[in-house]
Amino acid sequence: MAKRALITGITGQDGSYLAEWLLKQGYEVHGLVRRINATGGTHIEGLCKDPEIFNRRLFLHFAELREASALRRVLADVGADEIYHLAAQSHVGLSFDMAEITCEITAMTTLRLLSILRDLPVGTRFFHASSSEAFGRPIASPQDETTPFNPVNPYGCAKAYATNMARVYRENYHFHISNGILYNHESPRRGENFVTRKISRAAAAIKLGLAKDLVIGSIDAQRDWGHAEDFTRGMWLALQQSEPGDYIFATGKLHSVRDILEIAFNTLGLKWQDFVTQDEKFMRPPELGQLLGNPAKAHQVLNWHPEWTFERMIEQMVRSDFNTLSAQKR
Ligand code: G4F
Repeated sequence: MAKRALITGITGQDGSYLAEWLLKQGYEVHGLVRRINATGGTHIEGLCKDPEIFNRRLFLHFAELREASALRRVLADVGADEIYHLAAQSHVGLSFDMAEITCEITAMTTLRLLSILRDLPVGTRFFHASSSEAFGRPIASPQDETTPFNPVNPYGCAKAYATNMARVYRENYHFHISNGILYNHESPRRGENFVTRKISRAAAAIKLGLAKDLVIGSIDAQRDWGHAEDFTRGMWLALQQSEPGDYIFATGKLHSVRDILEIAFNTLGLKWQDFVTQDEKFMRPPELGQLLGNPAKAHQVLNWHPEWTFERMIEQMVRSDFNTLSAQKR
């Protein structure tokens, strides 16, 4: 019988790649969606339009993440072998303006799901998508699974809470719960307010004459950027192990916003210096310490190795935005 997986956040970047990956592995996939969220225009629209897949191998369930009774009902009905909890309010900048909602969705929903796990059949496996933002101003660099958390924004606090709660439930109830501590991961499906996509889209728009310039925050900011397709494969690998655990998913390489600008504008034969300016409103508080991951454990235990390079990923994003905007222009 096909394995059954349930994904929270299935319409997002990671959820959609994960759904595609699991379907390829022969799973029956279930996704939680909010009633107000129609699937049109989301990253699973294609899957939902495919009569061979939708309601045959992919099923959607409506549940509000803040409503424990609805979550409990769906989880009990689905009877998943594996639960992938990806849903979150994931924008760091916005988390300052939406601190309560961020904690409610990102921290408390994780706790709600973990509590429900106590009443599900023994053996249900659970993956929690944690974040490098839990390390905040890291006390060591690179960070590994043993580095203490030191969050510096509401989103990072919420992720630190959820990650620790997942550990508490794993240790106390001996559940198969794994945290993936995910560094930045991007793709053409990334939201437009994250810096990689903001740049890829702007470069394409400028090339097509649809925009004149790009205003961003710090061009010296650095991150460890990987590809979402690689990371979702890692999530699945984490749940295929006989023992649960925590894993850093990262490339182990730092790049700057300037590097993204260079590659993105070069891809289209442009010089970024001719179009890009900086504005305080996109600046974050000074980032002390480097968010750089050490993925050695994922390499060794999971045999997980990223297939995408940073350069190829940024080029892919630019070409995708260029194609989409060209089609819209015609
Ligand atoms: O693309 P970002 O907004 O991503 P950020 O804040 O690192 O968070 C992402 O990755 C985390 C780690 O995995 C996740 F937990 C989180 O959910 C999210 O997916 O910003 C990246 C860097 C920052 O240093 C930011 O200050 O780019 C810098 N930046 C410079 N100019 C900008 C801009 N970021 C944005 N969003 N917009 C700018 O104009």
